[in-house]
Amino acid sequence: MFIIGELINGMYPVIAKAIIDKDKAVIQQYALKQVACGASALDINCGPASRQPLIDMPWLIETVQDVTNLTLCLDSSKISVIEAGLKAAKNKTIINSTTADKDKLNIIIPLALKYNSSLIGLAMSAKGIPQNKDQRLELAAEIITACLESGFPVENLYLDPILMPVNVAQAQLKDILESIHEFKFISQPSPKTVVGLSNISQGTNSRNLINRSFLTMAIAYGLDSAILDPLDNQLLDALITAELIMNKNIYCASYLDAYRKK
Ligand code: THG
Repeated sequence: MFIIGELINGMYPVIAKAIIDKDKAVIQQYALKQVACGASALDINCGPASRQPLIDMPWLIETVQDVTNLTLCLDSSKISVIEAGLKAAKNKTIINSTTADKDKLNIIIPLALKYNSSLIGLAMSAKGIPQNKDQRLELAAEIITACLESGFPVENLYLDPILMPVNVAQAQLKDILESIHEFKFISQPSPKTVVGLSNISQGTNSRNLINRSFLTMAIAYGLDSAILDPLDNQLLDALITAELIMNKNIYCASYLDAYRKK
């Protein structure tokens, strides 16, 4: 599993405050904690409250790059903010994200090619969030077609079925799991798949239990990558065990320790 640490996000009050105060130490501490817990990449999101994302995004990138050479996942719905992040990035990057809208794909795919970046494609469009599996597959196919037409390597595309909170869209979760599986068959080579795991438990009690139950199931459906909280030890243990059961890790008595990145 390619783990993208979710914690450098202005949605968290401590991060929002550090962005306003330009407090590098707090951001770097969150970067290093996530690296130590096994993150393969770090999501970087200025948050909804940022009033100057064109300044905050490059500042976050530079701040994080000073302490780690991990891949950075530039998380913004604004193309200008993504581009400001790409300009500042020395580390490998993932653009997070594009929708399936033609006008957005026409700008973001060339940007990804120019900066040699991977790309997350959301199975949604200006028309809104899909309501069933067929709509998700149709939107995913539109993104893949745009990549193929532009010469963007589909192996560097992560498709996101849009994970919804269980208290909002419970009836969709089975379709979302099946989409994760079926995205793989849209093209050869296959795209990769990703979800924003914590979405599923927003506004619920038992957040961690819901997160790790869904992650375990999504791994059984072939999920490649997740934006998640790497500091959640029980989540990481469930992840490692699910991958063991899927025969991706070799069993030994100390497999949990063995598969924890040190
Ligand atoms: N897909 C893609 N990118 C994404 C998402 C996605 N990026 C953002 C988000 N979804 C994934 N990251 C988070 C980060 C935090 C939370 C949820 C998803 C979260 N935060 C607490 C909350 O809202 O309750 C913040 C409050 C707190 O704990 O302090 O849940 O789906 N491609």
